[in-house]
Amino acid sequence: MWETISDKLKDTEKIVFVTGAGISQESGIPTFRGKDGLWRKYDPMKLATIDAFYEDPKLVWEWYEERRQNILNVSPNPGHIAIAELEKYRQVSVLTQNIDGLHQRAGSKNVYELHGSIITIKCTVCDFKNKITSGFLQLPPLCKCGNILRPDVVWFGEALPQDVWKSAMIQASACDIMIVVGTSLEVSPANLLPVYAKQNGAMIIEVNVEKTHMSSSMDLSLRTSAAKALPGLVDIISQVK
Ligand code: BJW
Ligand code: ZN
Repeated sequence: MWETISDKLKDTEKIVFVTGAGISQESGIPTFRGKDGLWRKYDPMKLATIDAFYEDPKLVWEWYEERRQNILNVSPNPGHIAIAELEKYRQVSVLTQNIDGLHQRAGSKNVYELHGSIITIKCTVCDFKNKITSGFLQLPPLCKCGNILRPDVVWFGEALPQDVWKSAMIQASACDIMIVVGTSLEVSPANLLPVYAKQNGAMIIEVNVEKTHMSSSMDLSLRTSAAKALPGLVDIISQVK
C-alpha cells in the first residue's frame, strides 16, 4: 500500500491538512460525535448556539472553562507533531475545525482556525478580543464596556471568520494533496473543503478510524488512528521527490 501512495506522491508541493476532533482524541480531548463524543453527553443546542449562551451564559462558560483546563493540561500527539514536521519539506497548511491550539503547540505555522479558538475571548457587543491569560473571577466574565464576554468560537448558525474561510477555500482549491484527518465531515461549510480540492484535481487521503459519508470519494482511506498513520505518511511524503 505504501508503495502505491509514494508513487502518487511524487511532484506534490502544496499539501493541505483538514483536521477535526479525531486528531486530538489521542491527546485526551473527546470528539463530538461517535461513541464517547461530547454530543452523546450534552445537547449541542444547549451549549453551542448563541441563543443557548444568552439563555444561560454561566452554564456555557463553565463548560468551556472545564474544556479549556483539560486542553491546557494535554499535549500534542505524534499526529500533530508529524504535520508540523512536514513543514520542513513541503508547503503545508492546516485547516482545522479544532479550537484547541494543539497544531500551533506542535509547531505548525500555517494554521487556519475555522471554528475559532478556546483560548481567545471576545465581547458580545464591542470589538474587544484577546487571549485568555488566567482564570476568571466571575462567570460570565464582563468586558470593559460592561457587556458579556464569550469564547471566540463558532457556534451553530454563526458564520465562520470570513478572512479565515476565504483563505481556507483558496488553500483547498490550490493544493496537490489534501489529507483529511479525524473529522466526521458532518459540519458545513468545513466539509466542502475536500469537495473544492477534488474539483481542482487534488489527491485526497482520509485518515479516520471510521468510515465517513465522504470516504467513497477519497483516493485513499487509511482506517487507522491519526497518531499511528501520520508519522508514517509524513515520512513517505518527505522522502519522495
Ligand atoms: C479519529 C480518531 C483518531 C476519532 N484518529 N480519527 C440545520 C439546522 C441548523 C444549522 C444547519 C442545519 N443543517 C446544516 C446546518 C449548518 C451547520 C451544520 O453543519 N450542522 C450540521 C451538524 C448538520 N453549520 C453551521 O451552523 C456553521 N455555520 C454556518 O453554516 O453558518 C451559516 C451562516 C452564514 C452567514 C451568516 C450566518 C450564518 C457553523 C458550524 C460551527 C460548528 N461548531 C462546533 C463547536 C465549536 C466550538 C466548540 O468546540 O465548542 O465545532 S460543533 C463541532 O463540530 C465543532 C467541530 O469543529 C465540528 C466538527 O466536528 P469534527 O471535528 O468533525 O468532530 P466529530 O466528532 O464529528 O468527528 C470526529 C471524527 O474523528 C470521527 O469521524 C471519528 O471516527 C474520528 N476519530 N478518533 C483518527 N484517534
Ligand atoms: Zn465590550
